[in-house]
Amino acid sequence: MIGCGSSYHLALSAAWFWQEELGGQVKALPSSELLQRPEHYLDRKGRPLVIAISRTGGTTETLLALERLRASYGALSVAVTGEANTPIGKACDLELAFDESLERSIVMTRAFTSMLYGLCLLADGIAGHKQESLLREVPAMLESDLSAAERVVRRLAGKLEFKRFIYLGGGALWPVACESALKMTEMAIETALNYRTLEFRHGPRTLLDETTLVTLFSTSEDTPYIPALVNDILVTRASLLLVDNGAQPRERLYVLKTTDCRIESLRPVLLAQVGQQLAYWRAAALGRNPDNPPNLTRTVTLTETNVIS
Ligand code: F1P
Repeated sequence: MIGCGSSYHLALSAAWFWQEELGGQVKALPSSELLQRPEHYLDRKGRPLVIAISRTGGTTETLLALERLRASYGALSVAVTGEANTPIGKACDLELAFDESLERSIVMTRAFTSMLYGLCLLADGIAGHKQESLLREVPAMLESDLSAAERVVRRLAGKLEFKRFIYLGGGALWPVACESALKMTEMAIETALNYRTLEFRHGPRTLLDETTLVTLFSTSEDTPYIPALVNDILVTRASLLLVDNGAQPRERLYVLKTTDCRIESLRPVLLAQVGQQLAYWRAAALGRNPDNPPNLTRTVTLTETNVIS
């Protein structure tokens, strides 16, 4: 699975779900890696199936990577886009256009969740509908999680003493940490960083002080370490938003509980909105337009030239 920016994070989440549901190896990479150095990632024995993810269907690196993989590796290809008849859609063998969640905005929000949910449904269809009843519950779960998150996140986003936002996650929730930091960067133009949960203790923890809000998307494997992690963070005077853990809130510790969807690899569908809302409400608190990021266009294009202007 390939994509750029949010679409790359979406690919990371979807690949995790696909590998869990279908077995085998499902890898996600930024499109640029497969455009520039495919031989490092692919061997010539098998014929790859490339799932090219792009909301606008026009991102140059994704289109060029796709063309290269088709020409050099005989790749089969499926486009996952947010609208029909795009250049990437036309370049693929099959196009899945999620045009019911069409977004005109520069920054991707609901299309992320919609395309990710679609890819989970597709994997489950291929796997014989093992999770069908659970997957049907997702829209209702998401509706209640959206309101639960707004109640916690909106208040936190308004705390102007925060100057830096750090997002932690591991395993299936690593892409959620990455995407949350990207949203905060694009929508609120704030300094936002993402680390894998335990890696964060190997250096980045030094950044923490009372101006930092850490958001920890905790996985089931994190549970035994949560008390130690919470202490590590609070002792620095930083604040912590703990997502999906039963901890008791206390000074500078905020807890958000979302619906238990039982399969960890499905949780990004429910959790992407947390980072989106934190960024949205932060932009609102700062009086910034969350859909007007400087130096960013809706579709990022790249041209080859030898001349620097
Ligand atoms: C990918 C992307 C977005 C980003 C911005 C620029 O676009 O990098 O993640 O928010 O809109 O483009 P796409 O390939 O999904 O259209």
